[in-house]
Amino acid sequence: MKRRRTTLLTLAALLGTALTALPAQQAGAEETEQVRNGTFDTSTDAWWTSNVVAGPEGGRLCADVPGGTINRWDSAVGQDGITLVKGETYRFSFSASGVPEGHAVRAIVGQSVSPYATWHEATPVLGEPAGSYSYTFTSPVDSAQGQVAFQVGGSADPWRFCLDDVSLLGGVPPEGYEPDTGPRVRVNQVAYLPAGPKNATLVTDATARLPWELRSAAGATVARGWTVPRGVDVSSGQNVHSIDFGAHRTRGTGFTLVADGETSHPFDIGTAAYERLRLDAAKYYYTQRSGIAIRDDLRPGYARPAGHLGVAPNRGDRDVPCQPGVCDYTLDVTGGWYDAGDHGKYVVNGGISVWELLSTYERERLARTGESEKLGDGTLAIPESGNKVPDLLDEVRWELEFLLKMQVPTGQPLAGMAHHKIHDEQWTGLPLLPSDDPQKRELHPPSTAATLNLAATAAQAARLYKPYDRQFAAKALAAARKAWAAARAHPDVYASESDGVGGGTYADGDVTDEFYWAAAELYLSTGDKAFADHVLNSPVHTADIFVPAGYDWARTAAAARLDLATVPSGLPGRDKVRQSVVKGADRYLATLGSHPYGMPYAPAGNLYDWGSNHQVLHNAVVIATAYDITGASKYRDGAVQSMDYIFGRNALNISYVTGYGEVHSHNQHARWYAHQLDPSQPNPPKGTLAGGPNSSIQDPLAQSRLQGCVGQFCYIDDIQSWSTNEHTINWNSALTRMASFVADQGRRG
Ligand code: 9MR
Repeated sequence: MKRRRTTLLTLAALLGTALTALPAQQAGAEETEQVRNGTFDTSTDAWWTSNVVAGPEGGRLCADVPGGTINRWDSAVGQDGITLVKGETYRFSFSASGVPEGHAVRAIVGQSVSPYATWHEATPVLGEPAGSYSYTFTSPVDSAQGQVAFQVGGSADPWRFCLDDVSLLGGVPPEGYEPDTGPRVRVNQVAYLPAGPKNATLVTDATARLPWELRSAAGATVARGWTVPRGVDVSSGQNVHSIDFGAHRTRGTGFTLVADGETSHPFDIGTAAYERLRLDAAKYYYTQRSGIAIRDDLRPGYARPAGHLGVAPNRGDRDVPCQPGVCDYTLDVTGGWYDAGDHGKYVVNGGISVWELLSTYERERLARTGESEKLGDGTLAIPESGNKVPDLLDEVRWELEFLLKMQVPTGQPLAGMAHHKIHDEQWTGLPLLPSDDPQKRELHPPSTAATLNLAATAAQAARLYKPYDRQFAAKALAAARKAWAAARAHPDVYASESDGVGGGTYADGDVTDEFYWAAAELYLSTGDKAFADHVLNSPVHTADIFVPAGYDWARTAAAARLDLATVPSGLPGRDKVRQSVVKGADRYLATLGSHPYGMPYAPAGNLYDWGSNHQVLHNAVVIATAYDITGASKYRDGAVQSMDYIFGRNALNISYVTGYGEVHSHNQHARWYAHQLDPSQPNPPKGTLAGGPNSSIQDPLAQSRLQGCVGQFCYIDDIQSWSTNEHTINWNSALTRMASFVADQGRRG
């Protein structure tokens, strides 16, 4: 630990910038107590109670908590009228006990009025005697309507909670945070393909080349060579060397790479991990399903009741009204996948996720190295396995059926458009099983973007499901055409940037790319000239779309371009389309070649995007597609090499995929894989991708730990860090796409 600190400080001096947190306060800022009567010496004055019987007892506040409540906030004690200053750091501390032991308290600093935002939370598990707890966080807001609250509901049985020495001290210095980054030799902790590229990165102060050794599990040196000094890497602020041991092709497990006196985490040379990941990444979706009970025989440890079918306390998605004033009908929008760690269901983000999974399948059918049977019937252990339909198509249909239900019915205003999203009226806390969500669910206004997401994916579905279910294919195509017509009639209905209470906004003010995408999918499935004309006349068709940040739910032109380049059609100028993908891939390959961590992602200003891990993977998808188009090995190798970053060849020395690698993300922000908050819940299933470094660190936990972070360091594997460490359906689709491609390449050698 000491050694690593020295390295960071030396480098900070070298760069003339600080790499770690800079105190937001000036030295000597006054520390001020915000809580009144936090010691309960003679009374519990200034504190409110809700659904508990509480009073002073021996200089503490003690409360009898009733059993039989569902949510943490169903019983609570707290204090309102707390003032918080944006950017100021606070130390929140208290002592608390619980009898019988094992009950948790959700201690929060948040908003005392609707929408009850939470700015800091912690959920320690209590016992007797009392434990002392202390946290620092940086306030993301200015507010005179703050509160400190201790939520003690959610227990089947009654228990007794006692509280003392509550303090919220303002003006304290931010907590220092130094991630444990382990050995300075950074490798793909999972596996390198036997015939694939093998690269690593060494973090070191040395400026001259150093010797390296590749060792077998038994400790024998099986290859050696010299590092290549690469100078200071802007994405991490570290001085680094790169190591290329691609000449070694022998399979095995437990290899290590040794350089500069450090031994890397162990790794395999083989293909098995990618065959596993191909399935695990896709299996993620079953446990995200809404409206169906998750079976323990299919996902041991992950069984849970069906969510949002109207069984109390759920209000259910069977009969969902609009937000007040938006519409006067209700829709049955059961089913689909929950978007992420929340219980929202969003057409826009569902669209890109569906596209990417379907395109994974379509690529397996069309590409030279594709093996579609690897995602065929019986591969994903889902309820539909055995129905003679490829499992990946069955899984995606769960979401497609939901997307179709979000279409405004005939006879209503805006018929044919799709509602942008459906989610809770207010944000819910963590943990919370889908079946325990008591909130009112609401449909949000239709948007052109959602309508075009529906048109694009329903059109794509029409061609892929046709061999298995002609009726469904026809229904999807009809919905796609209807959506297209509705979007053309209402081309500028945008979701509001401010409609972000209870769910994310997924607002997108530019839908020219969505029009292009929908037209492309409709054309590829129907061959209709009208759609070809729209594609050819769209300014997006010839625009330079393969930008450093990559494509995502808001920038969907690449979905169209990649499909136009690979799905057979008679589109005039198709060769040019294929060339444009190869050109984009060349650019990403150049980024990868000059990047000391060997990744195809170097965002402008070194500002890592929300979900940067999937941007890395998306740029890799473009490179992989160039391989499918050209067969040139440099593209295959570049795409394969991109996995190294995801699997641990990075500044934090962490694999971002749960269950893969020696040290891996496993505390992703999640309401029903909330093991970090409730030990009786699991961590996310193996094969779950974490969002990854996000320079904007929007959540309070990241703000208090990562202030001033550089690129790759803007990540923390903590359940509260929703801006750097969530899991989502659109990020796991990128992982599924790349895992499947890399697994296909394993057959060589
Ligand atoms: O991934 C989304 C990111 O691109 C947006 O900037 C952000 C704010 O709208 O929302 C992210 O998506 C979240 C969504 O809004 C709600 N479910 C969880 C998603 C991942 O954090």
